[in-house]
Amino acid sequence: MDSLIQQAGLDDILAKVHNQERLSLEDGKRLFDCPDILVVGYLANIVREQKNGNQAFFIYNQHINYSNICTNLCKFCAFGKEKGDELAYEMGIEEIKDKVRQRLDEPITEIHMVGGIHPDLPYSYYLEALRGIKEVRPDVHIQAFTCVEIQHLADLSGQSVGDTLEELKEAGLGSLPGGGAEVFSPRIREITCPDKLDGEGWLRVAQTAHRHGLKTNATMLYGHIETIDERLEHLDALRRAQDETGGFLTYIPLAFHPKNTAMTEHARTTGIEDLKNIAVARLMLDNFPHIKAYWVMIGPKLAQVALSFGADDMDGTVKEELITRMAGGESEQALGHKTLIRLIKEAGREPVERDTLYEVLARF
Ligand code: V47
Repeated sequence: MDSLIQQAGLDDILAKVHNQERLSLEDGKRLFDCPDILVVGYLANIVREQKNGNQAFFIYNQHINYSNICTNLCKFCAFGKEKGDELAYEMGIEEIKDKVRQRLDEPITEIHMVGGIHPDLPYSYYLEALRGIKEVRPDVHIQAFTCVEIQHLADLSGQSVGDTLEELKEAGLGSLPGGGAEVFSPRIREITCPDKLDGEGWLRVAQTAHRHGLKTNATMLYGHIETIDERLEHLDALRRAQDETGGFLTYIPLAFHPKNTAMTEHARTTGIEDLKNIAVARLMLDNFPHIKAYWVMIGPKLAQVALSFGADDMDGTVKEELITRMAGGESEQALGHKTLIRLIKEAGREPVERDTLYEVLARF
């Protein structure tokens, strides 16, 4: 491999990786430009093993998308619908509680709950949703509301983001998922999601959450109109934010699914592109403990391969995730515990069931 790395002209990056030195944006560009995915993957795998050894994490989780009604209507999204649209829906608090009740016999440790930016659900709805889930399943960790939703809730409540987070925490919020980050570039946001909280706003909410003791995740939606430079600027902004507040747990690159969106002219991402986004992220985000290969978006088979290209986490059992499905995602709706363990074992990794905060629950 060393000679392949030399041939690719990346031996200085290999040295930096061994010495755990920070890579520059220029290094990142060379990695994205490198045509040999095995070289990039090999480098990413060194960092992956420095940070997480042979472990590959998964979680027993349940997704609840409480409503798809959204005022942002981002061009890349097939999930969000205008109020009154025939596909629009919103769950009542009892319906959310029923969803949780229906799966009480499964050893779920996390509920992942996100939705659109709803025009008229009151602030109390969100507090009641959290309290309702906790009533039915008191021990579950609720990872809910993207930074975009949190800003919306703060606006609704008339309080600061910090005070709103404190109130949500009190009602049962455990951490924030990584959605809504898209690509921070103002150029891309102007074209694809002009009405959404901007990149600076997203980072500000995430860092406020960290300062209030809440861990958060981060994502980037790639594979549409973004340039390599814009991807790297996004990663750099996350890396700088993490240097300051340190509360990011996991980075999840999200592969764009064009079906049913206002951007159907784009082709689906390829396997190489998916692996490269995982690998380069692992190399650039030296201060992020984990990189997730979200099987719902890239398929379980490629997520399995990604465990050798920088990823150390496969997400979890999921079930009923609508954001990818509405945009043409073809992965199965849920993966069983046994399937996840088999995928990880066959990748030569040690399956580790974790909770949301990466406490180890079981090794297989
Ligand atoms: O914010 C929307 C993205 C996100 C599409 O934190 C799309 O562990 C692809 O953030 N094609 C929601 N992506 C999902 C998300 C997530 C998923 C799993 C785990 C975690 C975590 C976070 O999905 C949205 C948006 O960025 N998205 N439309 C689409 N057509």
